[in-house]
Amino acid sequence: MPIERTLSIIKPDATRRDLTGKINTRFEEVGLRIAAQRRIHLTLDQAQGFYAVHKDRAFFDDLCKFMISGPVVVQVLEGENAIAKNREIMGATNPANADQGTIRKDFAESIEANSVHGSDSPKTAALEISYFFNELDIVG
Ligand code: IDP
Ligand code: MG
Repeated sequence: MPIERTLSIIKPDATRRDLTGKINTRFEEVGLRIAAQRRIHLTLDQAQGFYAVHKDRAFFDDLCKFMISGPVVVQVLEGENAIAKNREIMGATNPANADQGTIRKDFAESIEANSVHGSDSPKTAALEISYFFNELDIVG
């Protein structure tokens, strides 16, 4: 299995409830090392840029408003098969459809306020990591 890096974001609904530590434990328990991490408050421009792929979706404006409603924790996770492994432990976008024991099943408030983001492919991971981190910030 390849060692990969993926971009993770702990979203405002989770930072508001101080769930960063509990969520980070989920990553470390499955062998995803937190190789970089920063707590920031996104600007509207930054949120819109990050989610540009969704700019034509009906939920785009609300999603960007939600993402700037409080701090987020942006992080690089590193480990074997990190991209797919993170998506697996995150669970489905809508917590109502998420498997038992996943982060979204256990912590998400709604389909929008669903606690975590994770890159969905190697190409997206590289792009999303470079949106927030320099190579020198990442220590695996
Ligand atoms: P993902 O985060 O599971 O990859 P995406 O389809 O990429 O899901 O959507 C990005 C984010 O947009 C979701 O995590 C969620 O916060 C929000 N979102 C997606 N679909 C909806 C929706 O139907 N209503 C409201 N928000 C949504
Ligand atoms: Mg996505």
